[in-house]
Amino acid sequence: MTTATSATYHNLIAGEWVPARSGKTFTSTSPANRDDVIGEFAASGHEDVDAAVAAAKAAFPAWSLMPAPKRGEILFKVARILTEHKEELSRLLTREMGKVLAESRGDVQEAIDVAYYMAGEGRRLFGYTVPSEMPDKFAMAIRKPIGVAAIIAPWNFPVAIPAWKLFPALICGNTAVMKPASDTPACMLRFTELLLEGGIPEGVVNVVTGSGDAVGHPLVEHPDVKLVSFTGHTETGVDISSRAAKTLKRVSLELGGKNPIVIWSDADLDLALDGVVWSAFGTSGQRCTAASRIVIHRSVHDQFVEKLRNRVAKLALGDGLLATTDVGPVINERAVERIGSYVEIGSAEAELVIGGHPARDGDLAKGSFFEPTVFAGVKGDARIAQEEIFGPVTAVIPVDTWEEAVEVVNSVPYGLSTSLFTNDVGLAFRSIRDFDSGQGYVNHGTIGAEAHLPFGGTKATGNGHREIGQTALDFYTEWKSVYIDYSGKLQRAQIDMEFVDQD
Ligand code: UN1
Repeated sequence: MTTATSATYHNLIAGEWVPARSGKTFTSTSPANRDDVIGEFAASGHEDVDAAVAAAKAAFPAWSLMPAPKRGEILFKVARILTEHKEELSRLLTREMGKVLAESRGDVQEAIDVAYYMAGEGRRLFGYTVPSEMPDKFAMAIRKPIGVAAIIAPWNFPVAIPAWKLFPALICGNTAVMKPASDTPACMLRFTELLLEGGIPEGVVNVVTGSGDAVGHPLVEHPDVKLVSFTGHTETGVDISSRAAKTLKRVSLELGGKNPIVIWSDADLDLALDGVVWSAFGTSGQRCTAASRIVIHRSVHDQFVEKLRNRVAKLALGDGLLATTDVGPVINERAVERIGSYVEIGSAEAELVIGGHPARDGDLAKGSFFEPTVFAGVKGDARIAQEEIFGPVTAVIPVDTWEEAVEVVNSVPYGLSTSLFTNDVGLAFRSIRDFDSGQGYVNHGTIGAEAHLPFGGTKATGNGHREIGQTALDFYTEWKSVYIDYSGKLQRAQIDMEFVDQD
């Protein structure tokens, strides 16, 4: 048994809370205050993974045969229970991951939204019927569940992202083994405990905590796992993809971003400023969709940078549970170091406008904080304009022409989210056509995807799949084309051409 307040958490395997077979544990602490210990968690290994996959496999026949509308009813109940526990789960999320409470509520709300949306899919899961080319023959394409899905989740959306992988998997009739990021195991375990309250049967959802090497690798390589959904670093995604290839698994990868907000000369600069501050420094810049590049028409560059400097100077760093905090910590000390090394690189490439240091004064001393940081006059090919930093750092890049803006936008290895601020409807449509990305925004920042639209990106952001929305069903189901011939005779497709004029 695990609860949000107990200090020892276990794996969930076949409906039981069990420690790692080895008895080993690891600790999760709050990034806002490392003395705040969230709990001890199972440092699992191969045997725990085997047990969890066996449980998910054993639960698959009954779950996949349950009528999808009934699975949907369970997800409706799950959505209600998550709603009732939204505040409690959001507070745990802020404590363990660091984002400010308002954003944690958004994270949990996104899980609720996906639960309702996918519950409704239980009465759709549309396939299609088409006319057959033969008389007295019926043709249709239907969706079938696949089997055990491995869900490997990141720490930056520790409730929303597991939910948006899990709920489509479940509504389609699959079962799952989930592995949380080692920085946020409590969030996933508490979330899962609420799923059980909703009536998800034993073994349908299992959770194994532990490291990527000890849990992730055996999970991805397990012959009984048929699907892998992963969100995280690009290099890890490539590694997962090659490990999973040996058993021909279907793999959905959601990887890095280097997302630009383009601000044109005619834009409402104050609106753009709101969009930039929210997209660059929300979640301390730790979103795949964070705006880490601001591509701006040179005529408004200096004016905008001044506005940005003034606004950023007012952002209050602190514990995300405090109402006075605008920007919470980053995930851990390794992140502080990585961000610091990028600031060093950036300082040699461009002008540091504000920020640039770890923040360790007063109450911040026990946490992992980094000042919101802005670079200006950055060149499109600078390292800070090309590489994902995953922290509160943004690079303002001046351009002279629309063609140059498009070139800079598309010059990075990633293609997750792009945005344009303009009042020119023609440019707005050009941006949607020409910016190479999976999400495109106009007069809004790069973050804020909604649960019922496809989510994902182009190039090194992924491998072509999309999460959430109706599109997610395509990843979690196998198509089966079905032909029912009621003519009572052999009708050979492409050969018996009775209805085709052959002259
Ligand atoms: C992520 O950026 O890691 O669009 C996920 C958003 C959120 C999800 C982001 N709904 O910002």
